[in-house]
Parts: sequence; structure tokens; C-alpha cells
Amino acid sequence: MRIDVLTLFPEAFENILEVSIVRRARQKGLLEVVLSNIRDFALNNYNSVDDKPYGGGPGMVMMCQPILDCLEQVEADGPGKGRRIMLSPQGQPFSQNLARELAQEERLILIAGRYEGFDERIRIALQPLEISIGDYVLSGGEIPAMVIIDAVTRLLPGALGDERSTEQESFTAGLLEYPQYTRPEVFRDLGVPEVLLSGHHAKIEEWRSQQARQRTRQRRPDLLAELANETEEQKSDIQNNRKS
Ligand code: 4FV
Repeated sequence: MRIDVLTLFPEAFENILEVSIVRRARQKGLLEVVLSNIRDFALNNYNSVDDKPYGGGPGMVMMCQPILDCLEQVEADGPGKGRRIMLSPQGQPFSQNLARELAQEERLILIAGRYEGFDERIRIALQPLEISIGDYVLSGGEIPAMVIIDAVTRLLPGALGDERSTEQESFTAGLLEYPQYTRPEVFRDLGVPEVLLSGHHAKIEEWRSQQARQRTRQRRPDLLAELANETEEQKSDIQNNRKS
């Protein structure tokens, strides 16, 4: 997979690209990340990429020309068209389902903004998929872009040492993950649930799924509702398919 990032702060990505799973995926040739500085495409002699908002109001807005010229250069430069993604609080909430969907793509082009946001005509011209990582306002789209890079990279086949680890983790089955334990067996008088020491795999599986459901019910009942809806939808799809 190739991921292009359009940003005013390419240096902000150095660390995330040089550690752990993302670093290994790049070394294994599973992932290529190309950073482009939007300011390199500024035309005016002030090298500016932002300007005052029409209609007044606080802050500055990112101009159309530098971003569109940068994107057209990046698209011309790389293999395949790529999925255009704009990071903004107005985007659809990022999720594990969306991460799985994006991990199927050959190429992603992430557009990270700054200031108060983007001139609306950038959205009109590029028709990007808009993604938000949460209902809060950050100072830039760089961290959201890093979230996407990390979540998608670990779903690339071969990126994780043991593929199984993405099968049982939180949100994979729409539930939160069950409690995990490792050595020592007793830590500050705190032990490990007997079932996990029993070696009885069926009992361990049952305990884990019971714990995952309980934890989800206690902490994220909204996920259970979502799961119930999904199951209903699947049921009605099956019925409809049967009818057709
Ligand atoms: C954001 C979010 C976010 C808004 C103005 C950058 C900031 C500034 N992006 N999920 N939450 N973006 O807060 O994706 O340009």
C-alpha cells in the first residue's frame, strides 16, 4: 500500500514512521509513505497557504490553490489514483470497520489541514472521503492522519507478527476485548483467573467471550445496540436474498 500525506508539517510524521509496526511494514515493503509539503506549492511571494475568511470571523482558512496543485502533483506522481481522504471534525467517525475498508485500498491520499480548516471549494473540487477521529478540535490534521496510518497499517497482511492478534482484539467482533494477563502469576497479591491457568481452551474461550460481552455491556452499551442492529440487518438481508 502507498499512503501519501499532504501536510504543512511533514516533520511531524518522522517519529511515527520510524517505530514499531509502521517501521517494520515499510521495511517489509508492505507500506510506502510519501510526505508532501503543501507550502512548496504556494505561489504568492509570501509563500502563504492561508487567508482571512470571507464574511469575517476569527482565524485563517486554507486556500484552494496550494492544496489542489499539491494533490494534482502527488496523484500524477504515484501508482494508481488513490482514495482521497480529508481529515476534519466534520468527517464520518473513524472506526475499525472503516480501517478494515481502507486497508483494502492500493493507495490512500491523506489531506491534513491547519488553521480554522479548508476553503469549502477544496471539498467541492476533490470530493474526498472526510474522516473525523473524534468530536474534539485539534490544531491540525496531522495526528488524525497518523491515527489512520497506524490503524490501517496493522491490518495489512504480514504487518503483524501473528495475524491472529487482529482477530480477537477490540471492535473486531464489535465487542471490547476481554481482560488480559501475563506473568507473574501473582503480583502484589493480585492473582490470575483460574480458568486462564487451566489449559482448558474451550472453557478459556467461553470465559473470554463472556468477559468481552460483560465489559462491553458495562462500558459501551452503544456497541451492543450497534451489534444488534447489524445482526437484524444481516437477518433481513438473508430473508430478502431468500425471497429474490
Ligand atoms: C480533526 C478531528 C480536527 C480542525 C481545524 C484541524 C482540526 C484544524 N480532524 N478529526 N477531530 N482537525 O480536529 O480529524 O485545521
